Amino acid sequence: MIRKDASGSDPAANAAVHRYVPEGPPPDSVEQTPLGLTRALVALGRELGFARVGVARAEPLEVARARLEAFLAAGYAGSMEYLGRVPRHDPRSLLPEARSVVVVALPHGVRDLVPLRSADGRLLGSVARYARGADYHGVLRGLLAELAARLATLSGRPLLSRACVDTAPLLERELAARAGVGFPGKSGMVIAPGLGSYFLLGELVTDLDLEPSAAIRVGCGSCRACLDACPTRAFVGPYVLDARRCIAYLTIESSAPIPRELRSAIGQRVFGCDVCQEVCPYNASGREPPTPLAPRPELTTLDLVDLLELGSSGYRRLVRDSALRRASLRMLQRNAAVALGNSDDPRAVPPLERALAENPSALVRGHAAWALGALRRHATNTTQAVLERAASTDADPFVREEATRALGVLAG
Ligand code: B12
Ligand code: SF4
Ligand code: SF4
Repeated sequence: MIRKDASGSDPAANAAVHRYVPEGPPPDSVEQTPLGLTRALVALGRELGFARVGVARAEPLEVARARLEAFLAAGYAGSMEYLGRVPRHDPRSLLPEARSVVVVALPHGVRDLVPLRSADGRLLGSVARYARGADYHGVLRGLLAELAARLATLSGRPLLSRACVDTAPLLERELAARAGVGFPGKSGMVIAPGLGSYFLLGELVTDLDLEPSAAIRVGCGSCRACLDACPTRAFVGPYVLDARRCIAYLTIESSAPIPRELRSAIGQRVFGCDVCQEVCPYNASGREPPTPLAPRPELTTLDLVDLLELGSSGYRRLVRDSALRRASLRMLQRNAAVALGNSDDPRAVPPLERALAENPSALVRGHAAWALGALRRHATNTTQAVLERAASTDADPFVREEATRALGVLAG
């Protein structure tokens, strides 16, 4: 049972800060020192299903701040301007009374490589592993609220805390490294030895004094497998990603046209990418840890033609309680058009012709035109006619340009 009441020193700015009240006296077994409380917290976190639990001091992260500023200054954030809008390096900007940050790792599904075709021959798109189950934001927030409520009872005093998952302005990976949850890999992923990197992070910023955990000393060594395997060459160097080239950014964050030169490297991926994790030796065990984010069959393999032709009610059904809702319907359709263009399968042509002629979104029509050019081996007279009509009469200059280019590919 969670007992909480909204509070915080600035209720308007800290709407998400909660005050948890103990449900009774603290258990005698818990020593009321930062170390004693931290030990009890870690045991509790494990009981709730977190694979790792660690503590960092709630202090400014100056080195990470400089890295974030360099990342933004280089333009690597692309359209994610929210990353520079408010400071992200100081947990105390989320809770002025903060003393400690509890960082947790919640594993998601690991296996399930998606085949290119289903057993009955349908063309399939792949969704990144973290998004194949329930929406991790809600699951993690619920577990963090439970953790905070029980921490209040363990400590025998009211607890101010703010739960963060992804969206709060906080450098979660840096905090995870400081809290000894894992070490920063050259891929940018936080890697926990014995677990790998297939997990999501969540934090409780709290006013409780806890014992900071030790950082993990091991690292990547001479390995650089992720840097070499990235399909779009998104790494500028070890630890530094140009997000504008990352398939996760292109398929989930960006609502703009996907740069032409990157489209074929996206392959069948319609939501995110796991390549830099698939090649990582720390993920080689293939062990499937217990998780409340277990993959659902309907999110693991998406029928690309169905996705391209999805209506708004189908979209609402698909993204309900799923991290997929981060991408709009037209973004998912754009991604499906690109994946169909990469399929080298004649069955992709008629749905793409329909999308070019009929889809209300210019973004989708433009990518369908590109995909028809990419499938030139399978183009028919109808393909040529649909492209010619789009090149001369489509209302949108982006679609006319893509159709003209595709006609050039067919001709040449
Ligand atoms: C914006 C964002 C993205 C962007 C940009 C990613 C990036 N690398 O910056 C895009 C859309 C591309 C993205 C992709 C993915 N993301 Co993302 N993303 C975020 C978000 C919201 C902010 C990240 C950020 O601030 N980036 C700015 C850069 C500068 O900082 P950073 O990468 O966080 O921090 C590291 C670097 O600074 C690095 N570093 C930089 N220079 C140097 C130099 C040295 C010497 C060292 C040691 C380290 C180092 O060290 C920091 C700590 O590791 C976080 C949630 C959050 N609030 O933090 C999730 C988050 C990082 N994403 C996550 C996930 C799961 C993914 C994907 C795997 C999803 C997918 N399967 O498609 C991919 C992975 C791509 C990759 N290789 O990074 C998880 C990562 C969990 C983990 N185990 O690490 C997070 C933490 C979300 C969560 N709550 O779990 N993401
Ligand atoms: S998620 Fe994919 S595209 Fe992005 S950095 Fe990793 S391998 Fe490259
Ligand atoms: S693939 Fe190698 S270099 Fe990349 S994160 Fe894993 S261990 Fe580090």
